[in-house]
Formats: sequence, C-alpha cells, structure tokens
Amino acid sequence: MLYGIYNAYWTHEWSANYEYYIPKVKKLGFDVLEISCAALTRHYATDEKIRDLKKCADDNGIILTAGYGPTKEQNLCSPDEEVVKKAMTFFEMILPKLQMMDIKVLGGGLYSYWPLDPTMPMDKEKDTERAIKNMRKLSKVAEDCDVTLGMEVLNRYEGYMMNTCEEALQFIDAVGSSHVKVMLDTFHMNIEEDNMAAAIRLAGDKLGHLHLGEQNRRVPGKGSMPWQEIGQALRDINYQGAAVMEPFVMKGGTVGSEIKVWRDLVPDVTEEILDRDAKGAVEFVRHVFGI
Ligand SMILES: [Mn+2]
Repeated sequence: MLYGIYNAYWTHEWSANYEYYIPKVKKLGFDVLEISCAALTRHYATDEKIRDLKKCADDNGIILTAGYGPTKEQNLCSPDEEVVKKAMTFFEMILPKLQMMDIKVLGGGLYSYWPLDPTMPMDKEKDTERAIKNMRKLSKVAEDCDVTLGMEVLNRYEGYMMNTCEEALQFIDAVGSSHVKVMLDTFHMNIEEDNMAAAIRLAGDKLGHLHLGEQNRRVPGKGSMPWQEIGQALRDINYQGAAVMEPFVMKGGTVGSEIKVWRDLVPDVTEEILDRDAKGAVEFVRHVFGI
C-alpha cells in the first residue's frame, strides 16, 4: 500500500506550488502527494509547467494522485445539457494532463458537484440516471488515459447521490468500466456507515482510492477512529492502492470556507507543527496498518 497526503493540508487555496511540497512530503515519510485539479487551470495551466512538476515528483521518488470537486457549472448529473457539456469538456481537458504526470487515480464527487448547495434542486433518481449515462461516456476517456476515476462516497451534508459504499457499488456496477471504482473516506464513512471495516470489506477489489482522516479531519492518530479495524479490513481485501490522508485543520481561505473549518484545530498552528503532525501520522498509520 502507498501512503499519501493531500496538499491542501498546508494551504488556504486549492492550487499551490507543488514543487515546494514534493520534497517536504518525501522527507516526512510519504510515498504519495495528492494534488487538486484546480491547479491545472492555475499554477499548472501549461504543459511545460506540468512536465516540470512530473520531473520534480520523479526526482524525489514521489507518486502523484489527484482530487477534484467539480463546480456547479461543470456537473455531470445536471438536467442542463450545457452544464454537462462543460463538465465533459473539463474532464476531457484534464485527463490527458493527468496522464502526462503518470497520475493513475482521480478521486472526488466527480459524478455531481461540490460543495453541495442545499438550495439547488436535488432529484436523486433522475440525477443518478444522468450521472451513470455521462460517467459511461467519460469512462472511455479515462480508459484511454489509464486514469481510474474514484467515485467518492460523501456524507449527507456534502452529497446526496451516494452516502454509503453500497450505493457507490450500485453506481459503478451500472457504469461498468474497469476505470470507474469506489472511493471511501473515513471522515464521511464515520457519519454514514454502520461499520467502517465492513464497508471496506464490502468494497473489496472495487475500492480504487481511500482517504484517511479523523472524525474532525485532524491527522490520523489524533482522534477516535477505529484504525486497527480499518487496517484489518484493508489487509483482508489485500488493498494495493493509495491511502491518502486528507487533514484540514486551518480556518481561512477558500479551503477553510469550502471545508467549513471555522476554527484552527491545532493550537498556534505553524508550518513546523503541521509538518510534525503529518510525520507522526504517517508513522502511526504505517505501524497500525502494517502493510
Ligand atoms: Mn475525501
């Protein structure tokens, strides 16, 4: 198994200078850095910048994965065909860029949009039908680029299409692509699943990507998640993918506002303290999971 961390742990905005963080995460003990696709229209908008980023990752022995929350204007399940078209155009633009970086996994609420706006209409049945139909089309591009799309199961406050692993399995079965898989996140599972380890076992070889975090999104080891049981379930299914911690502990900026972090979860937060906690957390999960 590969151990990673999401870059937005350190930043207030989704796009960042990843070349600064790649050597850092290597030094802290990680195999993987997860980056946001928002950067592909900002810091890494050109192929030249993308090649530089890939070289930096290669030089440091770091594997990249990607995450994304599509905006309301690029929503694959929308009844508005223009909005669906914008989503398809966006994904068709970014998937070859991910391929250029040898990124094999893109995870998130890719079937809909994020953050959820509860004032927007939600028709779970019809939205799901549209998402399945459009995800089938998108899966052809993903297959061509050899990027697996992780359908992230989100909690009820952030998504309505799939809140449990079981719902995600039904969705990916309906899509029927080798490159569309289930993605689980302990933070969301803690709200929705009866039993997190059972949900991981239910996903089995359909689990394509995994996010780790405590119930308040601090780094693993600082809260009360059943890490032993989670590790046992991952060993039971012989999970070979990446386990990427996704801590959010700082208020402020777009990240703080969209994640709804209204207080610093680490007192007197500094980069040194964030680094220390990340290093401790990856040591902790490597030890507890034992794979
Ligand atoms: Mn997540």
